[in-house]
Amino acid sequence: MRYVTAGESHGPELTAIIEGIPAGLTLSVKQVNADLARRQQGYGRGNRMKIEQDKVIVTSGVRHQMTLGSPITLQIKNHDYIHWQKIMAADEPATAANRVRQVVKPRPGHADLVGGQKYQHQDLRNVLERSSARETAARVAVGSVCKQLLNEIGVDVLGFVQQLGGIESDETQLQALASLTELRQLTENSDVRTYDSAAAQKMRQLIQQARQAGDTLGGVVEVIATHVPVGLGSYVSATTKLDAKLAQAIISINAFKGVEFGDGFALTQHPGSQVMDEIYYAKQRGFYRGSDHLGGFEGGMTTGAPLIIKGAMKPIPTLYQPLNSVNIKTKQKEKASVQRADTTAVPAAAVVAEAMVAITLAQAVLAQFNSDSLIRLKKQVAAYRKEIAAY
Ligand code: EPS
Repeated sequence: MRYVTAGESHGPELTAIIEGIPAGLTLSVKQVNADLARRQQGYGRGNRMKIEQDKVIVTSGVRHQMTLGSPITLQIKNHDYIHWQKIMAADEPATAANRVRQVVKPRPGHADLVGGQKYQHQDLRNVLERSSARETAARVAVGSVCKQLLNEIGVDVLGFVQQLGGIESDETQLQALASLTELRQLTENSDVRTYDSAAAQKMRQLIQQARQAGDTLGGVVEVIATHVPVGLGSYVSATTKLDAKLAQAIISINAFKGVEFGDGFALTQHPGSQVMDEIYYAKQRGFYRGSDHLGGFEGGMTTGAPLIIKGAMKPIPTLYQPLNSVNIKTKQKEKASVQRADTTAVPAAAVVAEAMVAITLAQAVLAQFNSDSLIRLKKQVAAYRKEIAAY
């Protein structure tokens, strides 16, 4: 399965084309729209989210709510486009009038300057329109389709916020929860998408302070995936390791600078005797681990334990109190350009990370099992699970 997205932040729409989803999957557009709405929420979002109400239009690959096995096209309109029609016009030459929103003062930390140098753009709007995190709406739509596929084989994926601006949610509260369903109930009802209500309150206060100061905040998101079959990915080659693919998927999200599996970097601070997940056996269950310090991976393969993946998002580089920069035309020192932006998008990024994990897992499942028809895929996965349990 592969996919591509297209679309500029203030262009007419975002488009995603997915190739390789099996035939016979009942696809709920309502569910895709619900996921798009989840990404739009979050304390600390800016005014753009008041304009957009992301809804998907499916223009290929689905008939009578069922996938056909042919490429699926998803479109999401940009409602803000109405204000940008002249500036973003595809079929009109550049004029003094439609160049009015050109950007010449690159923002430190954004793709502006290098993008301009690389593509020889003299108006950095040509860079920021695509490097904008608006594109992640299309990925969430693709991820929602993938989650619906994964649900058919019992795999559940959930993204949430673990830390925001240095305020950590208390992990012992997370460990005390019995299921992903319980966790989902808490995080879906939190406007900072976290399970610890005391930390959430502090996060909101911090976001308010940052907003007043014209500053921005980053954080850490976490994604958990449960009931993942044993043995997705492989140790045999650098390119077949599934944790490596997930790392790529997480780092591909705008502003992400780090990724961890399980206890991640903290594993390095303990001796080996304390961090490996010991192996047990029960007749009903087959082999299983007593803990999950390694986040569900050994040798680049899934162990059957929940996948635990964390991603670190830097603060958004668009600042209302801009940093030093240089005008690309005059070469004079100036403050970076000020664009409308969010104070933080960490809660939204948790939904994007969830989508990226779902996409990568769906790709692994479809590479390993039949991908023509859902019925055949489910049969193969069930037989494989049985065989693994009997090992
Ligand atoms: C973004 C800047 C803002 C955000 C945008 C990402 O957009 P605008 O420049 O139109 O105010 O709102 O995020 C989205 C539009 C979205 O859907 O998440 C940026 O520069 O990355």
